[in-house]
Amino acid sequence: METEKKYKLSGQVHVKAMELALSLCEPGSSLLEIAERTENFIRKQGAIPAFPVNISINEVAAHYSPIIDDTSEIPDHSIVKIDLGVAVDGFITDAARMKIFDSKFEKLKTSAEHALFAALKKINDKVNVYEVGAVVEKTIRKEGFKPITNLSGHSLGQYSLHDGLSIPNYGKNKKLWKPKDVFHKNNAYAIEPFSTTGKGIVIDDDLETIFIHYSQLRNTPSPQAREVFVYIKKHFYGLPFSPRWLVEKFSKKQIEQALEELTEQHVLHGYSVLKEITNKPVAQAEDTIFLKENGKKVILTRKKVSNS
Ligand SMILES: [Co+2]
Repeated sequence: METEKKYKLSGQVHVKAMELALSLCEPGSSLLEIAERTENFIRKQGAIPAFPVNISINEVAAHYSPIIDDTSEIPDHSIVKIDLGVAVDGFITDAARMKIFDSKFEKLKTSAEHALFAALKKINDKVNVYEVGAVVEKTIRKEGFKPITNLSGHSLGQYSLHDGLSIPNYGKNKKLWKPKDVFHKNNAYAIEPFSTTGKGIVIDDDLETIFIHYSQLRNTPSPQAREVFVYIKKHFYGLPFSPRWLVEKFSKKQIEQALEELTEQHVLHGYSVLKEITNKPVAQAEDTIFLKENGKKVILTRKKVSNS
């Protein structure tokens, strides 16, 4: 199967998985249940989760995925971002949607959505990433909010979630553009504007809920950590994973000790939960777009696969 077909298949699974996740997301529902049911649904479709389902609430912008035995629930009056990824033979689609449980978030929500639509419209194989970033920034500011400047969209590759090109959520003087920062045909890109009522910067929280296999073993790990490492290497294809995905095979204690040891040795990398610096609410909208050989684009993660 050619690349484009695999991407489209990945997108179709994504659309259905997102529908399921959103239908499960209501105040009082368990984050763990939303994540696990959605991830299992993706697996049942013959695909794999490209990363653990992210459920980021209010001032949390990204990278919160339920932990082992997570007891947290969707709070009342919240804004919730569900960000999920699907991989078919390594071809990844990545998209996020929001649910708001208070009308006070309506304008914030739509500002991120409007910025996403404007960015998708702007993309072609001639524009610089900062031209797209400028459109994102302008749209969000015009609606009275701030873009989060230290989060960005990204190119996608086979089994590669961040494949080298970043698509910023702000513009930059043309003189500072680099000629290499452009979009390419036959490539997929995740575009993800974030907007906030806060300062527009995210910082690392202490908590890490998502990990990735980062480099080969250097020092000799303990036999228990090695066992976990071998499993990770074999099953997660170098994509981000959740410690939850190890509980079938290992005890919670062994998982926690292995993660600690292997992150210490920089064999694994843990992603920090990202919070808005002033603890203000954050909105996010994201789609994956494919630039075809003929220059046309396909939004892979929308129900009606639109060609333009
Ligand atoms: Co995403």
